[in-house]
Amino acid sequence: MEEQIKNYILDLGVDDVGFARMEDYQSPKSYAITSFLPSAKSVIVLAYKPLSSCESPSMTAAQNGYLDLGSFARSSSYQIARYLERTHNAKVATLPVAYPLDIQDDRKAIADFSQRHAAVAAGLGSFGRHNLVIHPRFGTRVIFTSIITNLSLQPSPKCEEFCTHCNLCVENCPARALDEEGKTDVVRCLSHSQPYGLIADITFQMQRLGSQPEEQKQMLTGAQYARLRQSAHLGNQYMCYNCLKSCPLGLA
Ligand code: B12
Ligand code: SF4
Ligand code: SF4
Repeated sequence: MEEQIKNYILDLGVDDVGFARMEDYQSPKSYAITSFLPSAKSVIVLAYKPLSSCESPSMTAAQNGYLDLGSFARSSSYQIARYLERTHNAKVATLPVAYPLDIQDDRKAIADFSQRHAAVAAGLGSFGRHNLVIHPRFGTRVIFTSIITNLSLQPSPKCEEFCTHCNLCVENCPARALDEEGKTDVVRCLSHSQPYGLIADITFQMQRLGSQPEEQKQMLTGAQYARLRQSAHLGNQYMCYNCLKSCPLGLA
C-alpha cells in the first residue's frame, strides 16, 4: 500500500514523500494529532522544491514563485487526500503550508501543527542551525504540507544530521534573528521577512487613527497602503529568505 500511495503522489509532481507513525511526531507546542483526526494513525508528509525563480533578484518573480508553489501544494494535498478516501477508504485531514492556523492571544505565530517536526518524523530531513529542516537532496530549499490519516503506514527511515555548522545562515540574517541557537526571534524575523504583514498593517492603522483627515487621505492613496492591501489579498508576502538561500547544502 505504501508503494502505491508513494507512486501516486510522485506522479502528481510532488518532489518527495515520507510516512510517520502518529507516535513519532513529537512537537510539544503543537496540538495533539488526534485533535485534527480522532482516528489518526499516520502522517504523510509531502515535500516541494521551490522553482529557481524563488531566488530571482526580482521580488515580484520570487513572490510569484512561492505563490505558485503554495497553490500547487494546496491542490496536490487535496487530490491526494481525495485519492486516499476513494481508493483506500481512508479518513484524512490536510494541514496547510502556513494558513489557516488557530490564532489565539497566547499562541501568536505558533501553528496548530508543526510541518517541521512532521517532516523530521517522516524521514524527510533534519533540523539545521537556522531552525529549518534540511532535506537530503534539496537542502533547505523545501516546503512541506502534511496529510493525517487513519491508515497504518510503515514509517520511513529517519535522516542523519546534515548541518555542517558553517554559520552562513546566521551571518546572512539581516535581522540577527538567529543569533540564539535553537530559537528564531519571531519579531525580528517578521520585521524583515514580512514588511507588509499583520504587524505592519497594525502600525499603519494606528498611525492613520492618530492623523488629521487630510493626512489620512494621503496615507490611503499612498504606496504603503496599496502594498498592505496586495499582501492581505494574495496571502503573506515574504520578502526575506536569506537563511534559506545562504545554506550551501543541496546546491548542485
Ligand atoms: C509561523 C511560521 C513562521 C513565523 C514564526 C516561526 C517560528 N515560530 O519559529 C515566521 C514568520 C518568523 C516564520 C519565518 C520563516 N518561515 Co515559517 N512558518 C511558520 C508556520 C506557519 C508555523 C510555525 C509554527 O509555529 N509551528 C508550530 C511550532 C510549535 O513548531 P515548529 O514550527 O516546528 O517550531 C518550533 C520547532 O521547530 C523548534 N525548533 C527549532 N529548531 C529546532 C531544532 C531542533 C533540533 C528541535 C528539536 C526543535 C527546533 O522551535 C520552534 C519554535 O518553538 C510554519 C508552517 C507549519 N505549520 O509548521 C512555517 C515554516 C516553519 N516556515 C517555513 C519557512 C520556509 C520560513 C522562512 C524561510 C520564510 C520567511 N521568509 O518568512 C522563515 C525562516 C525563519 C527561520 N529561520 O526560522 C517553512 C520551513 C521549511 C523548512 N525547510 O524547514 C515552514 C515549515 C512552512 C512549510 N510549510 O514548509 N515562519
Ligand atoms: S527569513 Fe530573513 S529575517 Fe527571517 S530568519 Fe531568515 S534570514 Fe533572518
Ligand atoms: S548555512 Fe551552514 S550552519 Fe546554516 S543550516 Fe546550512 S549548513 Fe547549517
